[in-house]
Amino acid sequence: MPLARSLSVTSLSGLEEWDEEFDLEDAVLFEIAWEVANKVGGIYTVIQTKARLTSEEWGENYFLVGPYVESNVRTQVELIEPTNPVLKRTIDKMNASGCKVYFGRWLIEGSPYVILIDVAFTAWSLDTWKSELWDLCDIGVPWFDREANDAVLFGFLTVWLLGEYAAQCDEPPHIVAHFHEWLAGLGLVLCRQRQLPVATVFTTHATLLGRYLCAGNVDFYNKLADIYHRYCLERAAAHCAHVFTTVSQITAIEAEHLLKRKPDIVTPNGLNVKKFSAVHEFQNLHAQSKNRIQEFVRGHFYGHMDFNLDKCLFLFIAGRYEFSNKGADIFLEALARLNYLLRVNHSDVTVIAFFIMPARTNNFNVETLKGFFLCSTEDTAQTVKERFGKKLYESLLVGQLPDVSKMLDKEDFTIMKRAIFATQRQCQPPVCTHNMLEDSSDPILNCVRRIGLFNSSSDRVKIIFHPEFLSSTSPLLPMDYEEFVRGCHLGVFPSYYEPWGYTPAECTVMGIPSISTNLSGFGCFMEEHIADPSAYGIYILDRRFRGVDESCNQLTSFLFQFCKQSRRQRIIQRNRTERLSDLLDWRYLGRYYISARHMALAKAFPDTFMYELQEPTSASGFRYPRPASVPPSPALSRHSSPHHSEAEDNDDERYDEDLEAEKDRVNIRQPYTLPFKNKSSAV
Ligand code: G6P
Ligand code: 1S3
Repeated sequence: MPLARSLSVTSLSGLEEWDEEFDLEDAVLFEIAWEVANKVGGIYTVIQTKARLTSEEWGENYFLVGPYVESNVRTQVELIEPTNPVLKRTIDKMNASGCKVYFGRWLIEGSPYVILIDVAFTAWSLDTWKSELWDLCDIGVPWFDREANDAVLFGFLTVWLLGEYAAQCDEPPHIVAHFHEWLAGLGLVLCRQRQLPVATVFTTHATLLGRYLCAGNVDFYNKLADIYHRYCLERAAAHCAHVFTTVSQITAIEAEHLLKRKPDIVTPNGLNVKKFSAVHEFQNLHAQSKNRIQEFVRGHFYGHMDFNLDKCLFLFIAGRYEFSNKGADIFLEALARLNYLLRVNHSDVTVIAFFIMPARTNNFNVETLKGFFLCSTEDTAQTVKERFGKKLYESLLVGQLPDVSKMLDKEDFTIMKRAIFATQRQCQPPVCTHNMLEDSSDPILNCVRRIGLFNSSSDRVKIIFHPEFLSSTSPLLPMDYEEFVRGCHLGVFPSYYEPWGYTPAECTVMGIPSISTNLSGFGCFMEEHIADPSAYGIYILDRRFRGVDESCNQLTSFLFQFCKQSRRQRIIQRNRTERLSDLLDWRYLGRYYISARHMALAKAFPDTFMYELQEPTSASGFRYPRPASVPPSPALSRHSSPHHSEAEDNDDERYDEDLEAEKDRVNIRQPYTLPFKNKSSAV
């Protein structure tokens, strides 16, 4: 009988955490999700960013399994022959039996192997498999639910793949199969029902019921027919898994009540953090990207540039267009209140709030395009400057000082007058950059109409709704999302339903402060790991224990306080925000996925692997201290965000506090103990 091998995460310095006795060579990991090489939403980001780390850990024994979508394959995947002989036999056998299974490398960091299954090619089996599902589990999937039909096909095909792989192995294999979300969950249920030698993990990134119940004005009753069977698939996967995980504490509570299983472990979402050799490089990038946004704003507000761009703060919300789930509703309401506060306090700050949420449109509108073309005022100034320079040069060439009264001639004045007339505008700068297809029922536009924020010159808060995701090839705002975020001052994500929320995490690793909520996974995680989050530019709105109006007031107060910061304070705060990025790096957060897989192996193969859960201790959770410069008692300071007088405001970001803090940059990889103990000595 083989010696029991202990599975634990002991060394936390990197990812060589497998205990020495644990040999990965004969274990294989399949990670299965509908969003493998197929971008639909946030799960794609999880899998794509985590791939490098998981590939480093599992090497040639790591396979991602997803659906075959031709357009995605053309741009993201290089199809190759499988190098692993067992897998090759498996795929050949399936293809010989009427399936279409492809193998390749996903062209992302880590270049992981992908197995892509064409579910439509096997659609002829749908009815047989549905009735098998009914006989096995009493789950009936109606014919009209296309997504659920895909889930059935994908589930039966993945279990076919895993079963065939196990059958093709000479020795009993140790397979770990990690399934994400209900769309992939049926494969897990069938693995257990067929008693395959597979250690299973199921991760839910949101619960179906949670999402529907929180969505507010979604047509709940007419959606009921779509919900129940999907919920059954989700719940079955959660209960059948050896290990059940979810992405945050808040979704863990939801899962416990709605799926009736408490997650065994929370697996928070990480990112691949880019490190720059120069510590303050991200500050320079902020300034560069901000210039590009300013250029756009100049064009958009042409004829109404009656505010100082240098005193302009750029706020933004971005994501899927779920008006109330993502908190766009209370953001707009808070902006109206902020507008009032800035006006009555005679603030010289102007806030421009961007809404980047895709909706159905008919492309850019004429007013916006005019602004884009008329930013040629700068070109006019440039032309006149060049003509001026030429005349100056010619006069110096003949050894004379120029006659100033002749330096600008009639033609110069004509060019300039034409430019001035061109920028005259009778209407206000538009709120929306595009022609909306559902203009009269669009929730953002209707809310703007109600609160009256129409970009008039008396408004201190202006709104720009860009109902399309950003792209560097857009003629209007040619920036990709990352560049845009870097150029903004604050990301605002007051979500009501947000199992994790990548948007504020992305802001953090770029050193941009953000507002999230205690109903989002990210907000809860930061609250747990940071002693004074707002000092680090992580503002967490209370949407759990306060009413909507109170939350809205709190959001207004965060925004107003932010507007009162000087440039220097913002720079210091950005430095602090960026210092948190290690906490969100997969190099740190990947350990929870490792634990989940270890736990599953120990449950599925108890004779071979063991894993012992230790009681959590106070040392088990890491916590960032308050920044050194923040006074320990509130009596000593009103602000936990950096506080300096305006007189000290200047452009240099290399301040003593930051240099000091850099020295103390917390090494989160050292003093951390996972609540799992290495039991190898007991074996
Ligand atoms: C970065 C740059 C500074 C610039 C500052 C603007 O820190 O390195 O040169 O002055 O950004 O900050 P602000 O918050 O006003 O955009
Ligand atoms: C889900 O995607 P969503 O935007 O529908 O999964 C994401 C990845 O775990 C998560 O960040 C997000 O909160 C969930 O909602």
